[in-house]
Amino acid sequence: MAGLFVKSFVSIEDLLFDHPQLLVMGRSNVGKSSLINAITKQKSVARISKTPGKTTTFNYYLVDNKYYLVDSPGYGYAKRSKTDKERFLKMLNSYLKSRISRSVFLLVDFLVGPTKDDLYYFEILKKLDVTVYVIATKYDKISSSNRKKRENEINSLLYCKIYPISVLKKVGFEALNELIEEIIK
Ligand SMILES: Nc1nc2c(ncn2[C@@H]2O[C@H](COP(=O)(O)OP(=O)(O)OP(=O)(O)O)[C@@H](O)[C@H]2O)c(=O)[nH]1
Ligand SMILES: [Mg+2]
Repeated sequence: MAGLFVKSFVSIEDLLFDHPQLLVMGRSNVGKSSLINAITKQKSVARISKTPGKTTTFNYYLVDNKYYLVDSPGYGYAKRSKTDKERFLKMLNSYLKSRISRSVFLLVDFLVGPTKDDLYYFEILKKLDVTVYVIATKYDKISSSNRKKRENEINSLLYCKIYPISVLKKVGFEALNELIEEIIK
């Protein structure tokens, strides 16, 4: 497995059409860039930070020369300006309406559960008629006795299959890689 940063995009003229692709979405700090690094088995192909708001553009990462993972700016980040939020929504809309990507990984913090913003974007994605896969991140942060309960809670709000993962403990990547294979074939 190898991953390669290809480019950022801020307008639809910059979109790439040469490989299947998957958009990675979620609130700031949920672990989008960490997930991309884990899948590409690289430490810092995508920038990770303890400070929310690290990723500010949509970024293409080519994996195995086969497909793109598209990192996106985190939403729900208080310090972002209204213009930034509007720009994000506009880009998201154009990207998904271009029909390049019909599948989205929506990352939700396993411990925090779906936030108001997560529910808001989930509805937007449903309306755009893309297939949403909910990835529950930071699985390591919740005790094993509470996992099932929390998974059911997330499932009752976001009605679709949940893929729990932990980048820290390397949990859930077998299922996730199988899913990706299925999506890109
Ligand atoms: N415990 C734990 N921490 C994680 C995990 N995945 C990511 N983190 C931490 O969460 C923080 C945010 O991770 P990022 O990958 O930068 O999050 P992001 O969603 O890309 O954030 P933005 O770029 O700001 O939108 C970092 O401190 C990571 O180390 C995980 O599986 N377990
Ligand atoms: Mg990021």
